[in-house]
Amino acid sequence: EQKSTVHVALFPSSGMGHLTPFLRLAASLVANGVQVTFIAAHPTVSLAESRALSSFFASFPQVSPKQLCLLPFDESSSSTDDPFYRHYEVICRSCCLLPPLLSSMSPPLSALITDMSLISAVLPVSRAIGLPNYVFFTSSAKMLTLFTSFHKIIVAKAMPGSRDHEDVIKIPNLEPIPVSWFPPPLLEDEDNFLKNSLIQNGKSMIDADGILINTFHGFEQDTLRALNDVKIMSGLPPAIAIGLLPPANFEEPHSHPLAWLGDQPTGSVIYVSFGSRTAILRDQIRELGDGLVRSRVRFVWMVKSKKVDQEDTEDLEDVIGQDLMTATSGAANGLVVKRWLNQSEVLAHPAVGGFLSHCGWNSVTEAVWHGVPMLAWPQHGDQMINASLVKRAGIGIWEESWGWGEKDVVKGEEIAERVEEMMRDESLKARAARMKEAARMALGLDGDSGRGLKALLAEVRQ
Ligand code: BUP
Repeated sequence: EQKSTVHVALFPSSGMGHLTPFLRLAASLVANGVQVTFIAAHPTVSLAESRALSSFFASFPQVSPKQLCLLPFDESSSSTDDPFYRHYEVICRSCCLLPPLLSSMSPPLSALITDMSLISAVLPVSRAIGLPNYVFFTSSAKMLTLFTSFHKIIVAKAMPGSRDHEDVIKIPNLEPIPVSWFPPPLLEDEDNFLKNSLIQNGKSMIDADGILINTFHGFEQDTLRALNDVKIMSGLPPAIAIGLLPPANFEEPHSHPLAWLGDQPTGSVIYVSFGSRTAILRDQIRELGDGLVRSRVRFVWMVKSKKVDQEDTEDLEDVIGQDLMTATSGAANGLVVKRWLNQSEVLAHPAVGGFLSHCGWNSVTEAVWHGVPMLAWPQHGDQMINASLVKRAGIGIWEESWGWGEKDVVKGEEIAERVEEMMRDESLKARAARMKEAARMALGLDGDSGRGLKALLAEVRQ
């Protein structure tokens, strides 16, 4: 017999890169008649997150907000300096506070959907109360293959006689992944925060009831097939593509650059951003500014010099320098902003014809959703894997020699060349336009992602 109301709780991890897709998932569940409870860690690490939560709850009064009040931060047990990872560590430790929160919900929960980076901390709790627990993987399906295999890769690497020097990592039955695409801390011999978290959560994935991914078959067909083929990835629960989750109208509207964009010719502007948690080094900021001005391509650049937004208090002029301030003042070719803007709204603007991006997965999905070609410049984490997908799909270019963000500074001349190359490439534009159509079709009733979500809801309802 079917339960009349499906009540699902969502539980994201720290940072806008995790919160944003969870909010979009919540909106999509509501649209499918699901009762949603949204569990948010309190306090958040960035202002952007607390603002996004407030505006989401104001737009969706039918979604029940629940706060997981975090345990105090404990310096002695922290193993990282990164503010997002520190916050994430505290969320993991605070998962012991979840049981009363979960069992007090009315009507009782049908399922919990947990962030992939919290699954090892949450599964023992959900199992203890017999609650089905799905994972929402907030990166690409390709990254999921690595995430779930990483603990085995590390064991194999430590075996006597292992081919430690090889320049690719082999995941059985899947295309090898170049070692250079792995963030360096992952392959270090010593333990570190990122590596341990990946090992623990990757191992826990097999005990989840299913894995939701914000992607679609038209973009990652081979990988999605491999993930669901028992001969290739044995033991994994179903990997269900439910994307691309559309950017929604609760997200802070009417960004300041829109007025400026309105005066620019169609497709003439490149939007530049490295995401919500990457601070670019001062020297690189100056070269990037130089490159953008040299390229003579119009630009909107969201500049960020501190990881966490509330610490980003320096004046724009101190960050980008007097020369660039002058170059971008008045009726200039470029606009530099140093505050949060609605990225999806900017990418949707007809004047925007390209995106210089770090390839955080949300940024990639938003560029695809709006049919905007990319110049990929990954900085850390999963971003090289994501950049490889952009390149393979022919919807962007990726200059692999630019390496990870902390490495050598890339010169303005080189940046200008790549920016020009991407902006004039008509074939990138045509493929990005086709991918946009495919993304929208995937969500329809007959689309793979539309069917994936319906099947998931039918399963949760039972
Ligand atoms: Br910055 C910025 N406005 O000004 P990613 C970001 N965003 O709307 P990240 C804005 O934040 P992880 C801004 O559209 C995207 O939805 C952007 O997520 C939005 O990268 C999100 O692209 C950023 O995944 O997170 O922030 O590096 O490391 O988790 O991928």
